[in-house]
Amino acid sequence: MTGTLSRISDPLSWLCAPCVMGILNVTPDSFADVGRHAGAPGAAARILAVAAEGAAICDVGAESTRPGAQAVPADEELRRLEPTLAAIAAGVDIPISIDTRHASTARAAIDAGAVLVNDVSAGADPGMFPLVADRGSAICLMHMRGEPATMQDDPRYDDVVDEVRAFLEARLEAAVSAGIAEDHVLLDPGIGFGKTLEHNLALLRGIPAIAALGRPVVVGVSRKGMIGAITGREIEDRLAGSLGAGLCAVAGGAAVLRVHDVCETVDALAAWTTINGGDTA
Ligand code: HH2
Repeated sequence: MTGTLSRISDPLSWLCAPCVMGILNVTPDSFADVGRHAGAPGAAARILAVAAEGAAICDVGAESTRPGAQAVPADEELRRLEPTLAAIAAGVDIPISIDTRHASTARAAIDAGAVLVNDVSAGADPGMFPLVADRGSAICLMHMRGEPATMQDDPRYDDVVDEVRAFLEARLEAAVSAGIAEDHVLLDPGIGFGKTLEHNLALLRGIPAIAALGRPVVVGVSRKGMIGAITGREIEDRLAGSLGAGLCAVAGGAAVLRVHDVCETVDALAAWTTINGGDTA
């Protein structure tokens, strides 16, 4: 059903650059332990903690999209989310983003109060753009090469920055053509989604080219494989590497860091922002 529920007045009112998007994964199999809470009490406590630690928004997802992960059907994704969405609908102290590729899941989350759809498929579900346009929510369009199950099988690009930038520009145009306000769109180069280490490094160096599209850029490097490749550390020991890479992304113009470690990233950004004399936006 469209047009019957109230529209969100300002879905990006939480955005101040640079800021933190804290991760809550309501999954049994996300790659990092931090932020993973399959049960409803843990999920609700995680939302409280993400807010208390100073994140600008909490990103809630119920499908792992780590390399090799199998797709989770929409009904299973919603079953995992339902208790958490009920807690969100009852009232939380932080704006909520829903990390989903399914328009039906996004609709349920928006009904519960989510203001942003974080879509790692950049609107592949034909119902996604009409939903976001109709409800006046915001959307993050991310670049992914292929599907999580196979995306790391020998990914190749002639010029990764140029190809990712062109893809995001085309998806931004498609979103706007579908009726989504341009100033409701965020863009994300999709670190680790069908990319080698060299591709990820080129994209982090190339953030100015993505930012030149005129929309805030979201970057997720937190504890990912590229941090392991650079530091030689296991997932549980990648905080320092993640902070270093995150600050490089912000130096290149990223507006939002999607992270597991909220408190530490908020502090790192406070140092960054203060040294740079205030907001770097
Ligand atoms: N990375 C992950 C999931 N969603 N969304 C955006 N916009 N950007 C990202 O880089 C991104 C994302 C993967 O991280 P995580 O949610 O921690 O792991 P998993 O997919 O295993 O649940």
